Amino acid sequence: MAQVRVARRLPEPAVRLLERAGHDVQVLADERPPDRAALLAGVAGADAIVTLLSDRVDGELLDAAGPGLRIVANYAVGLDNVDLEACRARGVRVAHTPGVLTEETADMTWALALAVARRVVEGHRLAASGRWTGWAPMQLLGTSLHGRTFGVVGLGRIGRAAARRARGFGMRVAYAGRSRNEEAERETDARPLAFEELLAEADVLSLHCPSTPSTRHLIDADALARMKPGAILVNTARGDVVDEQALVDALAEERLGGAGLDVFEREPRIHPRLAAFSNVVLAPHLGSATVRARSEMARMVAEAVVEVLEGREVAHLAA
Ligand code: 8YV
Repeated sequence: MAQVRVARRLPEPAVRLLERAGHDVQVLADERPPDRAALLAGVAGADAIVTLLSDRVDGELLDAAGPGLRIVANYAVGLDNVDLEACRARGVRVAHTPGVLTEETADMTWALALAVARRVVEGHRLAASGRWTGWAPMQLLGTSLHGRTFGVVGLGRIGRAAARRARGFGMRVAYAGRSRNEEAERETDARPLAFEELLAEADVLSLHCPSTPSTRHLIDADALARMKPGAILVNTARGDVVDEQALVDALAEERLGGAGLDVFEREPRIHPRLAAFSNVVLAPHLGSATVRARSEMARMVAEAVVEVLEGREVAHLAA
C-alpha cells in the first residue's frame, strides 16, 4: 500500500480515486495550508505528495519525504512553487493540471476587465447602498471596449482563450511573448508585437505568462509608464509579474484607467492601498474557482499519482 500525502483538503474525486486505487491517503490540512513544520513532518515516508501553490516544493521537502518519493502532483497549472531541478535531481516526477482551468481563467480575465471598464463594483456599491437617487446621464461612465486593443502578454493556452473572448467583444488582439504562436494568431487575428509596442498599444493589457525569474516584475515602473494613458491592466497570472508598489504609484498618479487583479505579490497579503482605488477590482485568486475546474484538477492530480505509482505513462509531467 503506497503512502500518499495530500497537503490540503481538495474537492473530490481526489481522495476517492486515490483510495480506490488502494493507497493509504492522509490529508495534512483542512482550509488553511499546513505550516512548514507540519508539512515536512507530514510527508515523511511518502511515495507521492499532492501539493498546492501555497506549498514550497524544494530539496528540503523532497528530503523530508525520503528516498521512496516518486511523484509530486501540483494542484495547479503554475509550477512556480516547485523546484523542478531539485525534483529531477532526485528522480521525482512532477505532474500539474494544464488544460482543465483554461476557459475558467479566461472567463475570470474578462470578469475583471469588464468590471473595471464598466465600473460594476462601484455600481454594485451604489445600488446596494440605498443612496441611489436614480438614473443620471453622467453617472458612473465607464470605458467602451469594442474596437479597442486587447493586449496579451503570453499567448499560451489561457492567453489564447482570453484573446478568443476579446474577438467576441469586438476588440482587436495584439500580443507579445517568448515565441510566436502562429496557430493562435490565425484563430484570434492576434498581431505579434515587441513587448514595448504592446505596452504602448493595448487598451486592456492582460497578463498570461508564468512566473519565472525573467517575468518577475515584468510590469515595473518603466513598463507602467509606457502603457497607454487610461489603459486597464488585468492580472490573472501570478502576482510577482507586477511590481505591486509601482502599480500603486501609477494608479495614484491616475495614469492608468484601472486594474483588475486576481493574483498578488505576497498572497494572501495585498498592498493596502490597492483596495482604496475606486478603479481597481480585486479578487482573491479565483481564476480556476469553479466546481467543474476544481474537480477536474482534483481528478488530474489523483490520476497522475496513481499512474506513476503503477509505473504507467502520465500525460502531464513537467519533470
Ligand atoms: C489554482 C492557479 O487555483 O492553477 C494555477 O496555477 O493559479 C489556480 O488556478 C491554484 O494554483 C491552486 O493551487
